Amino acid sequence: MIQKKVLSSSDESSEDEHVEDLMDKQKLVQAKANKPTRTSVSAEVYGQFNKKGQFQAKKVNKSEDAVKRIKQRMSQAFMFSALDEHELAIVIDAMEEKKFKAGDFVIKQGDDGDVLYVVDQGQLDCFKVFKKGEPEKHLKVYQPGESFGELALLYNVPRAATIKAKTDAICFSLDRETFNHIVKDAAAKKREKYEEFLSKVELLKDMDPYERLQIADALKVQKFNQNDYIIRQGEQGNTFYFIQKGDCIATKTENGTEKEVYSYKVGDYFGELALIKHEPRAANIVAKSEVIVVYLDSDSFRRLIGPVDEILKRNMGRYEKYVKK
Ligand code: 1OR
Repeated sequence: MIQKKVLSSSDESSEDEHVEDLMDKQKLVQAKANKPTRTSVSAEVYGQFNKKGQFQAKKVNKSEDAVKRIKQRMSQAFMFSALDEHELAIVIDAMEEKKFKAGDFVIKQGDDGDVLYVVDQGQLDCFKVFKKGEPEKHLKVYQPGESFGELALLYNVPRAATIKAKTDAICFSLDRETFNHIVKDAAAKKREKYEEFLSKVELLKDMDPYERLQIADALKVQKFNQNDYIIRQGEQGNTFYFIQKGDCIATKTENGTEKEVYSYKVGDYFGELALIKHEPRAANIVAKSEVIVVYLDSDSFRRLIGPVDEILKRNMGRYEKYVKK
């Protein structure tokens, strides 16, 4: 069943909306859904809320090979990173394989949306018309392991962009019902939780808010105690960190002596050098208080940090005197 958008005043205005507006709307929808009184709440929001208990998991028959491929792609698609094993199993059961020929439209901007897609094979182009009457802009190419079509489901708005198969492609689709019951809350909560923090991270501040949300989807969190080593010099590096809470220092051990060489505070990042240069960790990172970090693995780093790659490279100068040439 296709649900109608909840808060847009007209189709035209919603087509031109930016993701920031969508996010504001989503907060509104959530605030409304959490409100104890029913009177001021949109029936659609409540309808959805009340259905929670009656959810009948959908099972789509598919080959073992398809299940294997879905599992692999879901482990790459950030949207599902907050799910536990039981929830993942429900989502896998509900997914359906869809084949497209090069040139096929998978999603059209402005349409109602009732599924989300994960790319299994091939490439798909994403286009968006930002203002009515203006030509569409090419935004990106989707690759295997990426997902799209989540905005219409998360925020109950029409499709915000057009997706067209660039090559023959195979995608896995997930229906709105399963998405709403299993994925939406966790994904929306995670986005909301990290959205504000990430918008204050200096490195990401000029990034498109839509791209920052993908980072929020992909983040994992870890806690450290004072004096714990978060990174050890000389080890292989697979993660990139932001400090969410606390202070850290970088130290370097040379000729048996460990010296402090740099300090980090909330919002700072570290761990980028090993990932960019494919070299062992150039320094230790030590927690100076209780520290909470959020981190991206190397695959997510490469897929998501692209837009700020130049800034990262420029900032590498901060270590110049300590980094071997
Ligand atoms: P949807 O359900 O709206 C179209 O269907 C999908 O295109 C959308 O979910 C996203 O998954 C994907 N703006 C809107 N949609 C985008 C964007 C985008 N990029 C990918 N999609 N951008 C412009 C933001 C102002 C992204 C720019 C990098």
